[in-house]
Amino acid sequence: GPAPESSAEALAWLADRGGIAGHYINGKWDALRDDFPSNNPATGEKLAGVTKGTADEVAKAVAAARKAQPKWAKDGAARARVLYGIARLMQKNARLLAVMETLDNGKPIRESRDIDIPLAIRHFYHHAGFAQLMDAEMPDVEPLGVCGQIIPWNFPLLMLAWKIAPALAMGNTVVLKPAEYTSLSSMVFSEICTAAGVPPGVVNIITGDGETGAALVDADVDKVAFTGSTSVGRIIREQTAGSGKALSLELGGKSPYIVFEDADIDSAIEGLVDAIWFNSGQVCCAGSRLLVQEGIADRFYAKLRRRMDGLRIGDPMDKCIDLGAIVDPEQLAQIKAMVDANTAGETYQCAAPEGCFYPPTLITGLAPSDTLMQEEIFGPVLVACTFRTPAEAVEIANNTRYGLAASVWTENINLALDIAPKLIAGIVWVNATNLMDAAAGFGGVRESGFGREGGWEGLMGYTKPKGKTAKITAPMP
Ligand code: TXE
Repeated sequence: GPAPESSAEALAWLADRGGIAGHYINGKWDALRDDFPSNNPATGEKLAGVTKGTADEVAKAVAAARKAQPKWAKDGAARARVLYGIARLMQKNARLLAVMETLDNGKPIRESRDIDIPLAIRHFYHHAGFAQLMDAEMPDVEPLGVCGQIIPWNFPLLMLAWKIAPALAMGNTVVLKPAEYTSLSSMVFSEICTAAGVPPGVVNIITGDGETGAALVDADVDKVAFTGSTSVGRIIREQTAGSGKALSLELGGKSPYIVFEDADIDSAIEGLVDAIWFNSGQVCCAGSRLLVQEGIADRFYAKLRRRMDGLRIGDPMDKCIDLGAIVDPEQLAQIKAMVDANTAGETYQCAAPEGCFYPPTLITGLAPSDTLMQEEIFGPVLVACTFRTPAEAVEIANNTRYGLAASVWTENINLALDIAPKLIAGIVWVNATNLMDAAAGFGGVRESGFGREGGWEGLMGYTKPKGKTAKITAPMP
């Protein structure tokens, strides 16, 4: 059942700090103003006020990062010690972080406790190792300098970790802007940085909205790393064009989930629960487009509907809940509008509580070109069509402007190995979905963006080739 005592702990933590989330610049809280609220979407209650960062405040944070960078880049072992310290303190404060994330974002406590927070911690441990290897083992690369990082609201702390850990490991300093809906876990993270001995200026957090983000893109940074919507990604690409700033974009998706008739149906159904109802489908790599082979379609849909009936939706602080709240009424309205505008196919919808909740939804019988098969909904809505042959499955799967992930379900290994490389996507899972790890590169192609986070590629994305000169001292023969 619900655990009210743990939300009380997080609320007390916020109250102790004046109930305001604001900038962390040069190792200190800076400019704390109640410019806009951060609400608990499950209840509508205000959790804290948030400071909207101005261009001057962004410039101040970037200047602090610039000043701190040369010294931070000098000693990989010292960086490793600090990164391990961050990881250990995150672990120590895991409960507070998980509850804060769930209150602020609306995701089930089971997810923040078992997935978001542990993966974020793992990211720091993983990259701490590389920090100490850099000096001796990576003689050909050096840091980029100061990185401006902008993250979305669907995995606030995990996206923060994906951005900050590799950047710091490779000797960069950062200015990070969390999304306006979800600034609170980054506030806890700021305090962890101070306690872990992060030197002032190495990590700076600027809270705010899109205008604050645009100011960060324009600021004197050497790299912009962005995760968010494809439309904002396009603006940032234009804004940085010709600037010489490095850029990575991790954007939207409409990832296909392909089920062949010889698939293990029960596993494929459980995989779908993870693919589209994890975090209520507010996942960039969500398996949001189901492609089922014609011969099993009716049986598969029937089984899927029965499974949907068993999903529990409600209070995110309840440990037995499968789907929590949608992050914000604005996002909820967007999901509703998209589904309500659709007239094609057959819609099956479970019940949802009043408030900022959207029920698990399945829309079958769509054509590959239908709007809902093409547009990212970013909610718990699965859209489906059928296919006859493997070749047709590939054609439909690739009929998209996106290319983030894809998932293939079959018991035939030859079929899987034939199909997987034909799918145009940054990540292809076979008989699995949503698998990610700090050691594996994650990212997309086409309008899902470019650049990888995690793995060797992600690490190298925070470096540049080292310029080398040597003075010839031997006498000429
Ligand atoms: O994203 P935005 P929103 C998709 C999803 C969702 C839609 C809108 O379809 O419904 O985007 O979500 C900052 N310059 N995804 O509006 O606006 C903003 O403050 C610089 C997919 O929340 O892209 C926030 O920190 N920064 C996605 C971040 O960008 C700007 C995750 C993301 O916000 C800016 C989230 C600007 N001009 C949404 N405008 C994924 N791929 O995971 C906004 N921001």
